[in-house]
Amino acid sequence: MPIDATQPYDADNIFARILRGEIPAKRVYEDEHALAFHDIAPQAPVHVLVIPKGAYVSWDDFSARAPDAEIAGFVRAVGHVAREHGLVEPGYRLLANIGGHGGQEVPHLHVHLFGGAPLGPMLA
Ligand code: DGP
Repeated sequence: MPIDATQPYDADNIFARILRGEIPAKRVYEDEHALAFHDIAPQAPVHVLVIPKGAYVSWDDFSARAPDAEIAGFVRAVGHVAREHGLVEPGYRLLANIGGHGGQEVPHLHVHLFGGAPLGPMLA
């Protein structure tokens, strides 16, 4: 069920629990500002989710409230994960679903990183 991107942050959402180590995830990268792990239902040969460590519901919440250092750290982490997976050439796709029309289901900001094969036209 898609979320309302303006809702208050739910500290018990599934990605908050992954961040706290309460439930397992196949982690591929972690630093001060970000955590990256494999999506549980991959839609491409490489399908990694990159999340900020801070408590942000959506891209909207993050871009409005996060300190510049957290934004920079998160953006750099996404690029780092793509490079570490050898995706820069031949290329990859980033996607962030925001709120109801965006189809966002987990209320903690995440960027999907897809790669490892030609991805075709934009996802519907
Ligand atoms: P979105 O529609 O952008 O909110 O996508 C949420 C993604 O999160 C979806 O591709 C499946 C993934 N996901 C949901 N629950 C879990 C989980 O417990 N572990 C992992 N690794 N991924 C999850």
